[in-house]
Amino acid sequence: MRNQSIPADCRKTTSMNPVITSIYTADPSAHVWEDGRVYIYASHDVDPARGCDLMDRYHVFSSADMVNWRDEGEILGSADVPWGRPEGGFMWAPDCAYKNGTYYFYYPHPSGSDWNSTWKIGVAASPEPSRGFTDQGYIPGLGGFAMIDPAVFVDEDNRAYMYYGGGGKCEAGELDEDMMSIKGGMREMEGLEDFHEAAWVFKRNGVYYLTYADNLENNNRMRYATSDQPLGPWMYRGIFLEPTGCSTTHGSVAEFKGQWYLFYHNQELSGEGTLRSVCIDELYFNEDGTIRRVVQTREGVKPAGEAPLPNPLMKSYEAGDSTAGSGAVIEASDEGRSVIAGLDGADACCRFHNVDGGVNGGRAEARILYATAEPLAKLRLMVNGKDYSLINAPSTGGSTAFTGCTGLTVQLEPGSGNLITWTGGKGDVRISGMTVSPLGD
Ligand code: FUB
Repeated sequence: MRNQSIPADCRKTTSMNPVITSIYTADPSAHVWEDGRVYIYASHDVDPARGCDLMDRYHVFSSADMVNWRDEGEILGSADVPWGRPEGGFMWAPDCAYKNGTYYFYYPHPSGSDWNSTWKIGVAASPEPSRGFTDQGYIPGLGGFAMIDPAVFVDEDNRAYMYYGGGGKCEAGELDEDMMSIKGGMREMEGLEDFHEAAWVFKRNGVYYLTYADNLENNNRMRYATSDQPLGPWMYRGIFLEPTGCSTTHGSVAEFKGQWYLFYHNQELSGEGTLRSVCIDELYFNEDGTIRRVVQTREGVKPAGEAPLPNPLMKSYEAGDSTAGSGAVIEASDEGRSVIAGLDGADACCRFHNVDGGVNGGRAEARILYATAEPLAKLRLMVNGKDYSLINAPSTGGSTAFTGCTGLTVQLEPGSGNLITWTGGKGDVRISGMTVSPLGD
């Protein structure tokens, strides 16, 4: 291990869209919590694509400036759900709510093999927004055929409301103080036009907004309605997001540092409808409170406030610190530093042994610095034998342009015996180094 000699910080000056490219993410639910950061609770499309049934785990992402996003790691997988479908998968669009010191994570998941008729709304709880979630069971009485996509809105008076639905029906009701049961039952929301799924509620200037995906075939748009009551009746207001090019559309709206944003997904990175990526664009209101059509951009959004400081706990590992195998080699780059090359073979890999997990171990961002001329190269990330799935390495414009930065938050063991392996086989990618930044757990 050497001192910092590679530009490992990976900071961006504009978010770009998609904003999260390391893994495929969809169905973003965004919240600004008391620590001043904005969090995205997303579902995770698992690569290679085989439909939405493989979606088996959730990652959370957070940011202090809306541009630089930190993967907070996996918070829940289908294997952690004792009441869930035996075959796993189907961890679809989630949301998170905060009430009385606890974060409640809500997600749709089937309880049986006959997945579309056995949906339930599961709950996991934690004192922290991005880790430590434990299963709390599911909300009694909710679920059934096509009833998915929970969204929870906590009003200024601290009363909380659950919205969900699919297949043309949107229901809502007030959550009880325990955030695990519905007070007085659910009712169907009146006044929505062409509701499909993906309900989301926010409030602005005393007006409640319910946004949702419509039924336009293979190209859902986002529509919305408003009300002066959290449970309606609603007045339909129109379309505010045109098709994104993806067969599903799912979004959330949040205000951060005085600017409103729309969080949504598209398939720009993969070209495949079941390998989606989260995007962010600015959202504006007219004088009368109606929402202007959101302009989908490639550049994304500008920083809100100061860029975050580099993680002082970050450690850098150079290519020469690894061992390369199965066709991969360590060679000198044009600039005279070592790079790992030949990572395009089926089992070609590089192994970083002795990675320091600190005294306590825990979560750490593992990122590689890379160059590739491929439009979308991929590497498989393994940590101490655990498979973290394929990690995307989008093109840097050339095999000597080491401007790429990609990775994921992983769990490390205490001490310096951790093994991080990057395996190739999906396009030529060259690595100049790796950084590991403990999140201080
Ligand atoms: O991601 C799986 C499902 O696709 C979500 O639950 C729906 O909203 C749609 O985006």
